Amino acid sequence: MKKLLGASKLFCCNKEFQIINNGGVLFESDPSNPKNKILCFGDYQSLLEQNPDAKASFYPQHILLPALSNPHIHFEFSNNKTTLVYGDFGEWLDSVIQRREELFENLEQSIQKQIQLQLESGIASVGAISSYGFDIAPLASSPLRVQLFNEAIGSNPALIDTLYSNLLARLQECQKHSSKRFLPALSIHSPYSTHKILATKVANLAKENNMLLSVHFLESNQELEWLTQSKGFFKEFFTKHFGNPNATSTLNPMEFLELLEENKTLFVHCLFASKSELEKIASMNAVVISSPRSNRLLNNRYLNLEILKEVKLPPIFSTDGLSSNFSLNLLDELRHTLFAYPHYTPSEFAKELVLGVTHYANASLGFEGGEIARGRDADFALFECEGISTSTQEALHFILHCQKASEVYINGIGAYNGKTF
Ligand code: MCF
Ligand code: FE
Repeated sequence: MKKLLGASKLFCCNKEFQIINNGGVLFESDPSNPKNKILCFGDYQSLLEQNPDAKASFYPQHILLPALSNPHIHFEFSNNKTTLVYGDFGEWLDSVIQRREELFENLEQSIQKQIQLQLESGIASVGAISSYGFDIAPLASSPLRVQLFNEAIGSNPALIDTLYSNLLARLQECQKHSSKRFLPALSIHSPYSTHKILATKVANLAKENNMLLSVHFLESNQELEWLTQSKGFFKEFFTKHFGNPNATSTLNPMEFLELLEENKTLFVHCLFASKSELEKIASMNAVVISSPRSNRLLNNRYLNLEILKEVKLPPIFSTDGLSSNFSLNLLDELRHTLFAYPHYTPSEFAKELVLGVTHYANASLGFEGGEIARGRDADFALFECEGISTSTQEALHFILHCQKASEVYINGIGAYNGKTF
């Protein structure tokens, strides 16, 4: 079956940020086809006349755009509200070590709530960091497209074999659910928390299986100091929590990047990365993901987007988890980000923000949506926005006013309808 959707404003989310007034998209909508695609797009009325057999709906005073992608999120921390300490990365990490067990009670329902919130905010695909495997089943049975990043972590060389076996067990569990929509992937938590030998094994495993890799990288000043000088907060951290006063860093920042040279990697945070490290990331065809509210809450700063621009890396945005945020609504994240960079012109910056959760975020997850173009995945979100038909600052008005999607389509099929909630 073919469907035609139209709205007052169609955001194509190509690099030029083309917008079509009274635009429409014609797409396949066959429930038995795992790859329903966009067939064509353009003026709604013309498409309607050319395709009288398509099931058509037009949404006045709405924005139609490719569904959003949230490429870095920790569903397993969905129970945190007031348990973890914000304001200083070291204090936050101490609180995670001391209190994380408390966060896993009745987790399933909190994960389901956050999955619903993703759909409600117009998201079709997520990059979920899975530290324990608690999120595998709920995500596999959700309508979302998922890259499930099974996380490896551990700096004690004596435990590497055990930790690696545990990772393989979670990966196997994940592979049982593997489909076009649910893709098992890997994560090295970070270079400060993961021993070089374990990190190397995981990087090789990802390469062999052609899987994406996600890593937290240079998130804090404490991490930078540890990786470059093996001193500071982490010296005490490894003594205090792991009884190891002789720990040293096993990788400096550049060595960590070199280890991942042949991987397809999402580098998350990079708050303390230098220009040469970002240049290296760009040269590896890798991407940088920023979670601005998480960065504000744990490290009191935002990523310098100017340096990112200089090395030609497009900004990509995500919410991170409720471990370091107060809401996993990606539109809320964009609203806050708009205000976090007051030196950028609002209407122009808004376009970059939208591309950072559609075009570039989707590509970072290796899915084929994120843009309205022939042959792309039929993943769309529709948002009501009163007065949008006469707006000349559409991206800005979208970010300022749109809270909840009225419809979300994933793989050409309705996955969320605002009226039912
Ligand atoms: O992204 C934030 C902050 N940076 C690092 N890790 C996490 C974040 N939210 C949750 N985490 C998890 C991480 O995946 O917390 C643990 C890891 O399992 C921290 S290290 C014990
Ligand atoms: Fe994170």
